[in-house]
Amino acid sequence: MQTEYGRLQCTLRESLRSEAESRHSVVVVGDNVELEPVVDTDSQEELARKKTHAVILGVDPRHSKFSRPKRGKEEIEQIVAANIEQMLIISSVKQPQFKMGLIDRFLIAAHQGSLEPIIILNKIDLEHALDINRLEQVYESINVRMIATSATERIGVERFGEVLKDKRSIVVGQSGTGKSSLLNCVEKGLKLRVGEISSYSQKGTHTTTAVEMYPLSFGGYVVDTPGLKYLGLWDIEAEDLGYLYPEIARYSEKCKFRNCLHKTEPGCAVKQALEDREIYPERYESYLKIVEELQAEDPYKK
Ligand SMILES: Nc1nc2c(ncn2[C@@H]2O[C@H](COP(=O)(O)OP(=O)(O)O)[C@@H](O)[C@H]2O)c(=O)[nH]1
Ligand SMILES: [Mg+2]
Ligand SMILES: [Zn+2]
Repeated sequence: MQTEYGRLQCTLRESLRSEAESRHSVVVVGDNVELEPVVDTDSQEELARKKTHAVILGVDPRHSKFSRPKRGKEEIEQIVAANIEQMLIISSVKQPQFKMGLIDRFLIAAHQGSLEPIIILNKIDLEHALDINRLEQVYESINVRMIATSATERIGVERFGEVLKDKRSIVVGQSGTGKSSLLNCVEKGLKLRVGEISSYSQKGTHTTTAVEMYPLSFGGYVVDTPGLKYLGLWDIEAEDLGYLYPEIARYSEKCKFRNCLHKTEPGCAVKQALEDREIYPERYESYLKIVEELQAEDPYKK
């Protein structure tokens, strides 16, 4: 663990250790912790250890977090990082293919975890068929900033750096979109490995799985993450999803049924707004897909 005393190897105190066995994410990247040096003898060996080891006594309450469900025997919350201010959602115009649904999932997770989302559309140097202006309009309509970049041609890289300055950020997105490349562009000293295929949940991981926080020389901290092909949503019911889409939430109050899912119900104000072109169809499509998935997951709603 990186601390004000340098890099220390930490162990959890007894009570936290038992908690860690039953619960995931007892200590995560970005947590503020209380440390105590390891010394219970005055042998030379222990004194030498004092400089490199510490015990984590407690973890401060978290202001924000990025969570996802970790599937196992039962689903538990995996907190990827805590106390982060903003989530930079890195996508690419192609290689890998642009996936709006995945971006929308990250937006939901950011909203839920109290992080400000910012969308980065990278690799604009490649020939592609995306309508960038339209995407900008879609996200502007829900007050989310979007920055188009090219790490290789150094387009928009300055703006990317400005967004990071003096903030605590996490970069997320599919593997291969250019997360590490963009960070290397703004912070020469980082030298993150580029072009590695890695993933944090899949079996047979053969490369880095660690999520690490780096200090930035121009101010701020950034957490680089390995790619995520898919983002499961933690602790969201189908009925609540509409509240996490600002444009849907705006109309849902006027729906005839209070528990309207805006699918095929009569008197749905959201469907009406869609027809009136007040809601972008691509956003509604991604909403529908996620609602259906949430319903399929819920055994009582089948
Ligand atoms: N053409 C193009 N390639 C890029 C750009 N940014 C990154 N790449 C390439 O995309 C691949 C994946 O980049 P990497 O930074 O490792 O992606 P990460 O998995 O999101 O960290 C590498 O081969 C990079 O050289 C870009 O803006 N344009
Ligand atoms: Mg990377
Ligand atoms: Zn409705």
